[in-house]
Amino acid sequence: MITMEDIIRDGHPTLRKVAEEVVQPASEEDKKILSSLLEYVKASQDPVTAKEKGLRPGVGLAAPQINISKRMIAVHVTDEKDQLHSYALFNPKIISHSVEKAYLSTGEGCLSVDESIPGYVPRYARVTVKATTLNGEEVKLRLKGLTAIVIQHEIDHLNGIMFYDHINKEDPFKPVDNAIAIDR
Ligand code: K1U
Ligand code: NI
Repeated sequence: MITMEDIIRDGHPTLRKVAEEVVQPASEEDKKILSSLLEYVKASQDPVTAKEKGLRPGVGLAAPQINISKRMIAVHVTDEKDQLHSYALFNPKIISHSVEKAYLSTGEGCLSVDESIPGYVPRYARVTVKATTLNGEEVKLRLKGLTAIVIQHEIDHLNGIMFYDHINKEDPFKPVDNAIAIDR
């Protein structure tokens, strides 16, 4: 099982690389890696397991964060309407997005960043993502709100982008034009 010791931290060169596409159908090894990303996120949200294994809670994880530069992500998040969105995806790609932006009013965190970096992280309010599941199924996901924010954070990891790259350096809490604030 993935633990915090497997998660690389800010400054590691892999976090700044563009990750490689995963050839489909995925190998058993790649499926195992993707399953383990989702396993981490689920386990990290269980207070007993998280304490026992020293896991920092997360709502998503991308393969580059465990030093594997391949396009795989996991998301496990409960949205504003209490709906669970649980995904393990190969080669996720944003195929369309809203003009409207959204940001978390509390800012974002990252399992690869040990300190808190304050500021608004502007993202698209709604995204449509195409990807392949663990079963080899091609899916098209229409996401909004918190789930859309989390999946954009994870896809950024596949492109070597960190959340703080999006924060306005001069004025981290500068109001974002045409954006909705999301409280969680
Ligand atoms: O990719 C990562 O580093 C995980 C990161 C994802 C993320 C956080 C905030 C906004 C978008 C994406 C985290 O999960 S940090 C921890 C966190 O935000 C959280 C953990 C448990 C419950 C609720 C939130
Ligand atoms: Ni992150």
